[in-house]
Amino acid sequence: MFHTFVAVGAIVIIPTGMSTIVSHKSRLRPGAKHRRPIALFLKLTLSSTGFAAHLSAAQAFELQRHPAVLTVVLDKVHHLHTTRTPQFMGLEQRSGLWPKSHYASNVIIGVLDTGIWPELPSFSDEGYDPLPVTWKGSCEVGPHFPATSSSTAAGSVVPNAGLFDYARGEAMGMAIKARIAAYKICWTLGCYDSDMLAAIDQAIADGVHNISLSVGVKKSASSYVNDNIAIGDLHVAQRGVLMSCSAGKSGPNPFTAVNIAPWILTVGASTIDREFSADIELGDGRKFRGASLYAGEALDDSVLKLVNGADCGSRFCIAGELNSSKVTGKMVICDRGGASGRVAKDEVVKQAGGVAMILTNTAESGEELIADSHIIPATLVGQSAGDQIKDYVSSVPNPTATIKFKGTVTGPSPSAPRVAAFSSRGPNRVTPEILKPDVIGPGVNILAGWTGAVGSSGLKKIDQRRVEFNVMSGTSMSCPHISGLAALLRNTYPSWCPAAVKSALMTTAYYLDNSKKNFTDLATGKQSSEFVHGSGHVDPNKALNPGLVYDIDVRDYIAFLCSIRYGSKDIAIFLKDPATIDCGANNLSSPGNLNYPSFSVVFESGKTMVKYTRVVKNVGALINAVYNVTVNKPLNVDVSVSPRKLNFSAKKQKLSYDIIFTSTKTDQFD
Ligand SMILES: *[C@@H]1O[C@H](CO)[C@@H](O)[C@H](O)[C@H]1NC(C)=O
Ligand SMILES: *[C@@H]1O[C@H](CO)[C@@H](O)[C@H](O)[C@H]1NC(C)=O
Ligand SMILES: *[C@@H]1O[C@H](CO)[C@@H](O)[C@H](O)[C@H]1NC(C)=O
Ligand SMILES: *[C@@H]1O[C@H](CO)[C@@H](O)[C@H](O)[C@H]1NC(C)=O
Ligand SMILES: *[C@@H]1O[C@H](CO)[C@@H](O)[C@H](O)[C@H]1NC(C)=O
Ligand SMILES: CC(=O)N[C@H]1CO[C@H](CO)[C@@H](O)[C@@H]1O
Repeated sequence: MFHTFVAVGAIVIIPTGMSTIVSHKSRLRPGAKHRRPIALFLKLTLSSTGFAAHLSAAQAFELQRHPAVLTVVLDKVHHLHTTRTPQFMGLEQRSGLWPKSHYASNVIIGVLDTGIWPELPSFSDEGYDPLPVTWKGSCEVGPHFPATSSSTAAGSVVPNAGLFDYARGEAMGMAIKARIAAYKICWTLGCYDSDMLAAIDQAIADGVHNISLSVGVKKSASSYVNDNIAIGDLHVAQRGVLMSCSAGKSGPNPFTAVNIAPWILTVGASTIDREFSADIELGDGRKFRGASLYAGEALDDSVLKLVNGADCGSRFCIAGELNSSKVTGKMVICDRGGASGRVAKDEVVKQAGGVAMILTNTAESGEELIADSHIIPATLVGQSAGDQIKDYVSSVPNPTATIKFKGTVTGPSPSAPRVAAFSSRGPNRVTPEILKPDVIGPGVNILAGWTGAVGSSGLKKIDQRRVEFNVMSGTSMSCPHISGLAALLRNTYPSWCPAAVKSALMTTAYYLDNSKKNFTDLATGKQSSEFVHGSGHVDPNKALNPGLVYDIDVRDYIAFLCSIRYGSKDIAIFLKDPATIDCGANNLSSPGNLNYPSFSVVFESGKTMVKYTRVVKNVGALINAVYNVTVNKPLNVDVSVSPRKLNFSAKKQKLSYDIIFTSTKTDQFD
């Protein structure tokens, strides 16, 4: 069996006799048979010094043992995990981040995804200045390129954009004058590490300034050394580019967040103050809130007989399992999940003779409402509404229902933002001392550019509709928003390093919703926590003036890797210039002592006190600025900060403070 491996090394020497193909920009698919017994000397000078090769396990093992090779990692496959959002985030043309950053007109955002759809009106270059001189890239056309699109990070204003009649308004990206350089890293089989690393290399060589990566592994690697995204991203950071990555959509269980290395900005997904309402009315007059983007013929006032898929052979409405003599002409209740897609169930119900569907959340997704472009009249309701509707069906002789499609509804109710149930959560699996995710951003029901190659439901065969915009959910939607904001910030403050941009986005994030309450976690309907929303929801205009930033440079990251006992060979994998590793001289007393803009504290057994030191830099407009400390004490922990006051007297001055966390829990089992 041959697999593709990614090898990283300063100079990689492949011994003669090994059947190997080395490809840097174009990787080989598994199954390709190339045998070229050669000796190869390779030095790549871009973001990572490495290559992808097609090797047997024995060859990979042999290569790993070679002294010039730092590591050989299996090429992992990853899976793919806007109109109102600028207003919701407070971006406007008169003041704030947009005009201050000149709409990021010289920024080039690299989007590593399934590719983009350049014919979209969002990507028209009308009204742009000539390309920045820093751009060195060119266009490449691949097989069936482009496959799908993403216009959330950048994208110019398109008047009256929308999907069918939903979400009409001016559609714009976060950094509207920024340019997108698209690198296709995802193919039919998924997204390969080797393609991603090659794309990062190429993006840097092309002069791309800000990179958005919306692909995530399903499960986090157990160590940063085995995590090609973490490796690639630290290379990117060493070239001044901030990588923002999605936390993943494997929530709501703890420890599910991916892309959790401290140099990555890890983004979770939340709702905005817009819903696509499609409410259920039962025969007994009760009403339940639902969400749908169905755009076909409405049900009007026609009341349909209602059955539960669970009583008709298939709770999840799986193909071939619904008994058509029980569902024909009826509205069918189907549970979300069961390894079948939300819109795929439309087709199953339709094939079995059903005419409409109520999709019901289970505990896994709780009260989170995702609007899909359904192909039959259908709506999604939360778990609690679903339970009540099922009770109704089993308790009356002739249950009936209808769906009222209300279109786009914006406003204060329900409160926003709320954290999506699917958004992956901390604590951090690799280093629990680093709080993850870092921030949340709009990721539910976002209007974004969409491919003309498949219909808006994403289902190739059955959906013949073709649209230019689509409404999508997932952290791959929230991530480009944040990348766009990072681009705007960098355009405003070109001297800020990636960690400063990240710090500004984190320390100015807000943590109360638009009804002034703590965020709701849609998985539970209860209050969310820092392991769910990190520092909070990004606030672009506030990020413009953070006052203080927590700076981190590559030396600090090396010290961090030393503190988690990585050897110099392991650490070299992450570095542009591997000659600088001295863990004896450059180490942290704990990984939590990295100068991170947030805290996550681990009380190891027997210890009740943890002390960290942080250094903050004055980037505010005031030279003489005095900062006082305020502590919102968490449960069971005392927090003391010293000094209680930081008195700055110069621009870019750095001052430090100590912070001590003391566990006040008396019984460790309570
Ligand atoms: C389908 O339902 C009918 C009653 O409506 C029943 O007679 C038949 O046995 C069911 N078929 C299966 C395969 O369960
Ligand atoms: C928000 O939650 C914190 C605890 O996490 C609590 O102290 C605070 O009172 C809450 N605020 C509101 C407005 O409910
Ligand atoms: C660095 O510090 C950590 C403790 O934080 C320790 O475990 C490790 O051995 C140190 N490394 C070196 C090379 O001193
Ligand atoms: C900060 O503390 C000083 C006293 O040390 C006080 O004079 C000042 O008003 C405080 N500032 C704020 C914003 O609370
Ligand atoms: C800050 O420092 C300056 C000069 O060192 C001093 O004059 C001023 O009183 C200090 N402010 C506070 C609030 O301590
Ligand atoms: C990390 C980062 O933000 N990188 C770049 C984003 O774009 C601006 C464009 O001016 C660059 O200056 C930054 O280096």
